Amino acid sequence: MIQFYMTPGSCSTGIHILLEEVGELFEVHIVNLLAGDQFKPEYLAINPKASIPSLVRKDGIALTDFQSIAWWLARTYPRRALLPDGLDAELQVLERMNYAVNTLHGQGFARIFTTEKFCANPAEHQAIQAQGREIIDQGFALVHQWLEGQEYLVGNRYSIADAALFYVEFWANYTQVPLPPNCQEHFKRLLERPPVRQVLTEEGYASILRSWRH
Ligand SMILES: N[C@@H](CCC(=O)N[C@@H](CS)C(=O)NCC(=O)O)C(=O)O
Repeated sequence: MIQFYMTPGSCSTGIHILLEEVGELFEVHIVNLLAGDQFKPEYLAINPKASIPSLVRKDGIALTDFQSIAWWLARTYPRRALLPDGLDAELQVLERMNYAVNTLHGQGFARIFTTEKFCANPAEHQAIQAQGREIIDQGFALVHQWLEGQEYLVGNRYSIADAALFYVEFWANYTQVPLPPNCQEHFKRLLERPPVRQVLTEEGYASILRSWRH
């Protein structure tokens, strides 16, 4: 069985959703980041980068990066159509998924959630968080434009890029960062998907489903 290493409410939530979308059986291992589980030798043997998500395939190969895992799931379960047809549309999925993971998460939210990794000096932390917030606001403003006139990020069809966008929208919701209208609609749309509802419930965030009921 696939082995999935995750932390509830983190970026691994996006991969958790994709695993539910493809309908494959998998075993969950909770990595408690606050307790430092990611630095334990047994976890480093799977993922030397000490990060989540990680996924160990049935053949024993470990995948240790959001985009690689998402791409592998989409290609391994093509009937779920998590990638569009055609190279140009695939490239757009890659570009937009990378933007959510690398910029909105890696440059923006990371400055807010793990400020000390950007600068050890506490006197600088407020400025770093403000910089993170600016990156987040600019990032969502661009995503708002991408979503103009369409329900999903690429070609008006759900793809792995939407699962990546979902987890940063979820963080925005959680940290009271206002989303521009098209991102808010996208977030609400994804909250209607059964795999998303299942994952949020399993990860302990059912209250979000209740608060967004309309
Ligand atoms: N670029 C990485 C990002 C993964 C990442 O940053 N994960 C965070 C949690 S959302 C993490 O593992 N942090 C480790 C830590 O806080 O020590 C990927 O694509 O997998």
